[in-house]
Amino acid sequence: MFASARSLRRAGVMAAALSTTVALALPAYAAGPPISTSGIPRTSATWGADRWGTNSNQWVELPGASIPDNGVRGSAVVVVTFNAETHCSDPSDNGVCSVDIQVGGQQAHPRSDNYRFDTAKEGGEWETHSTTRTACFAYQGGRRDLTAKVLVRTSQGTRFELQNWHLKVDRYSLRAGSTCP
Ligand SMILES: [Ca+2]
Repeated sequence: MFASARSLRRAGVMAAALSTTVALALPAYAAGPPISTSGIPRTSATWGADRWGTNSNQWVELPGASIPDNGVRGSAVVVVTFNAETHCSDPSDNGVCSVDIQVGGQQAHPRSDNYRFDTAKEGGEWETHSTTRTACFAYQGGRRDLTAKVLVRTSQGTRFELQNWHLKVDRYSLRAGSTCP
């Protein structure tokens, strides 16, 4: 069965009207223009093989998962990649294990109140997960500390274990004409 050209046109008009309605109903999308960098990055990496765990509902530092970077001049775009084998377990099967990345004491982007890295759903098997975040710092005359850190947190009653994690930081300069969000 083929729809007539007229009914297709009508459907198109209705779809256009609907999409306009949906577009008006949604909040403004927050993403800005991409950040561009210049120069050769300073790449640093660190890792840990040992198993470590926490039940903390407050953000705590993953021991050793920190890359010091003191005395940074000018602008900086810091791209952080973190991956790990994780085990998120909760007797109620409903736990959430979260990872946040901070650079120079600030949250890297994207910023959210929902940083889930792993969940305890269906028994909590060991799994590999990763996240990549970007922190951007506009030009500044003095020196600053852009140390990168990995923070972890669990939901109530949840155990978060990590092993064989790897942290990599690439720091660039901000390209002329590019701006931080
Ligand atoms: Ca899981």
